[in-house]
Amino acid sequence: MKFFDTICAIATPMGSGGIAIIRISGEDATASMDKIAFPISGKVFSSIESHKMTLCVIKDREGRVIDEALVVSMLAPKSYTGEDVVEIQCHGGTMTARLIMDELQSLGIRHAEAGEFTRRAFINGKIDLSGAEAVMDIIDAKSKLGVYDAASSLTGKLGSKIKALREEVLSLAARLSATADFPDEIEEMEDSEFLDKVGAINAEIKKLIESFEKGRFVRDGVKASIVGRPNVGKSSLLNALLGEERAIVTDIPGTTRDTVEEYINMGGLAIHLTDTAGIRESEDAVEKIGIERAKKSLADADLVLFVLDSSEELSEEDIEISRSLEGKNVMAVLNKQDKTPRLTIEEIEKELGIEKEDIIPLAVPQNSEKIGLEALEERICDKFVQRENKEDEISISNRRHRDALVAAEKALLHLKEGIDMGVPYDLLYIDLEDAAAGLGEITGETVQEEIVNVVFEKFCVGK
Ligand SMILES: Nc1nc2c(ncn2[C@@H]2O[C@H](COP(=O)(O)OP(=O)(O)OP(=O)(O)O)[C@@H](O)[C@H]2O)c(=O)[nH]1
Ligand SMILES: [Mg+2]
Repeated sequence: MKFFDTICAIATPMGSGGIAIIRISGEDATASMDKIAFPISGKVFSSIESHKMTLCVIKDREGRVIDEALVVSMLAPKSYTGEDVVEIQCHGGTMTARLIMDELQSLGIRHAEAGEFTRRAFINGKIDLSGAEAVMDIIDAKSKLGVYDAASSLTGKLGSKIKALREEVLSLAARLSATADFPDEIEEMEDSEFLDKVGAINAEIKKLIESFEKGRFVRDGVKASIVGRPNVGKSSLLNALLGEERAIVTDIPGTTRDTVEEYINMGGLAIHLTDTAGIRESEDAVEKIGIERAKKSLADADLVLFVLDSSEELSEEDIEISRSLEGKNVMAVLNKQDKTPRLTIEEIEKELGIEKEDIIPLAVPQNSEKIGLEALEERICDKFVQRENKEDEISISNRRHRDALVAAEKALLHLKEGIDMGVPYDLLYIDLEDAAAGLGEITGETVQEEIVNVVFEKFCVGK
């Protein structure tokens, strides 16, 4: 088998649909088309201009017409894979595309493996490894924001950023080795200059690592728990956010016994919302179980919506619940603003130690006007989503990228320690190499074959 033999695959999902696309890549792509695709203009297919769609009759080995299809060639290097590519848009359904695939295979074109087209694009330098992964992330995206995130890596934004950082690391390394090799000619860097440079690179890396947390929420959604003492309006809040009467609301404290779970979409962010039983001392066996479940739901919540009744003063129960929320990502919801207020934002800030911007006044009475829902939603999105208007802000959402960045960060921190301890510069070289290797793993510049294999294993056939 040649390293780059010609491959083919059906790129569209199987099943009935308007069209199916077959993709062929490799040096025999156009020549083999001359045996099965006959332009209705009477020309020979391979003589037609690149990137020009042509209507062709498709015939099998025995000269039987099997379809009429639009066929386009995209000659190297201006194609997805960087090789000669042909795409056949035939009629959808399962049979036609399969018959055409049979013909191509009879001409010696091999069926592509999962991800093989994109792998070739990577090998031919059309896309870096992070871009290839973005292709898969975009296909798998479950939310609008997931698409935006992947699309920005697809266009190479992340790849260029990482390349630039890696170059800075390499140029520091080059400077170190030059100083070691020609001590008389090249001046040694001052510690402070060295530290500044390493610090600046590390700050950028750190920012990217932090963006992973946010990226994770965009991809996987946010688990939010609504908690508070009985009757403060937790179920009313769930219903208001959902826009339907999902949970039972009554003026009897202890209405909600079991947890009620729902998914909502907040500005493109998927929120897994759990309404819980009001937390209080209870002797009722069923309610007790409900309260246990409420506490359990807190344990793995990314966000806690702590609901308080602003028409009443802060109670001992509220303070106790607040204590159990320590270390959690908490927003205080001051509900029942339509009544006479007895609780202020300042008081909550002071008594419960919750930041002002995380305290949201709200009113969600049944059958009358709701107040504050938009502000609440806005703040939640703000907390979990990188602001879209920061054009130059790049975020990562791929765990492999995060791990590689953490490795690079570790190497640079080790380097900083070395400088502080007065380790000779030529011994610090290895840390810079490690940092560069970590960064190179993301774009694929210094990546091991096994990692590349793992990345492409997850792909679908035809991509
Ligand atoms: N005026 C007013 N009443 C509200 C508001 N929110 C909820 N209520 C009322 O408060 C009562 C309790 O509301 P729920 O949503 O059941 O409260 P809960 O926190 O789920 O209560 P438990 O399930 O018992 O823990 C109901 O009578 C609601 O109609 C509000 O913003 N303003
Ligand atoms: Mg309730």
